Amino acid sequence: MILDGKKIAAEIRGELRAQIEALQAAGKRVPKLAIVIVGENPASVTYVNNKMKACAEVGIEAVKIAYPVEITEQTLLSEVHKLNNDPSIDGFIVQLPLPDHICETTIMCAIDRRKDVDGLTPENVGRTVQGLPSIISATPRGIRELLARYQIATEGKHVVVIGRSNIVGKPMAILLMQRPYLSLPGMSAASLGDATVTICHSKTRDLTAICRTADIIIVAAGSPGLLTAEMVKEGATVIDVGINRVNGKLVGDVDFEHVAPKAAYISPVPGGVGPMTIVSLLQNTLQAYHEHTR
Ligand code: NAD
Ligand code: L34
Repeated sequence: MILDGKKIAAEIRGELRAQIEALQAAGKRVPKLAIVIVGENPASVTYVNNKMKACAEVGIEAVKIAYPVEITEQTLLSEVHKLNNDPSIDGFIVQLPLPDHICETTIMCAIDRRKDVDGLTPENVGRTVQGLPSIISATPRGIRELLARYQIATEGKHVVVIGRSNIVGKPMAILLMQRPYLSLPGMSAASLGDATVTICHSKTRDLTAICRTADIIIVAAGSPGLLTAEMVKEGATVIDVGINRVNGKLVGDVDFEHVAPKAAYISPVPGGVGPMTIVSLLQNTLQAYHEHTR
């Protein structure tokens, strides 16, 4: 079965829209998100435009703040401080990657955790690890929601996560191993968490043998065709996070054609995790708004 992220994301946008209309009907202001983008990396431009469009659809006010690629780290830092201190902004993100002369860690660390709707600050990551209320990074939150809406439980399952980035692999592994009672806002009915998690990366030996024992495989490596059919157990669930452009075509990290017949559930690229990432940003923005206005 195909895990239709595009469809689920549209359903969630409908739910968000109703919640935001209810705020308006009660005479309240709507949530406001700022998106900072540096330079004109074509993939980033597409993702940011998708985010702006999704905000418009649900009634979140969104502003795009675009800087040329030559912006200094100091100027970008002062923009972050300005957004931290602007009471009209509920949340903001700085789209990654940043140009080489700007330190991503420095920028991420400067964001106020209450406005960090990407969930990438050390404060939010640390709180997530300890099961405290936090903002969870958009892609893992979206994958968790996708699993939940298809009622794919993770309790006791062996989940293999391929990739150890701060934005996907690491927080994904944490959410999956967490005791579910510690789970945070936005969680759906199915029991998510309580998995046995193996994290693999570029130095992992015998990835094939490890993957073959997995009930669920989440691939976030940025390597087209990495996950082949021989690595997948019959009836496993496969989540493809990768986004690669090969000969002008958008593909994930999974050899979809050969893996799909073996998998019980599989997410496609495009139309799988990407739209879930975007809708999770909207959910995080509404969450930050509620924290901010209470
Ligand atoms: P990254 O690009 O920073 O790092 C890649 C990770 O994969 C590293 O941890 C590396 O150790 C691991 N890796 C690379 N090759 C490997 C191999 N052959 N075997 C095992 N591990 C390997 O990671 P990222 O930022 O999480 O991005 C990964 C991919 O996911 C990229 O294609 C990116 O575009 C995509 N992505 C998609 C979304 C989405 O919403 N769909 C969100 C974030 C990232
Ligand atoms: N700060 N930087 C920050 N936050 C993020 O959450 C991201 N990410 C990743 C890159 N940098 C970031 C995203 O937004 C990747 N990402 C992202 C967002 C949207 C989509 C893919 C990745 C997306 O919309 N994917 C569509 C296809 C888009 C296309 O046509 O290129 C899909 O169906 O998969």
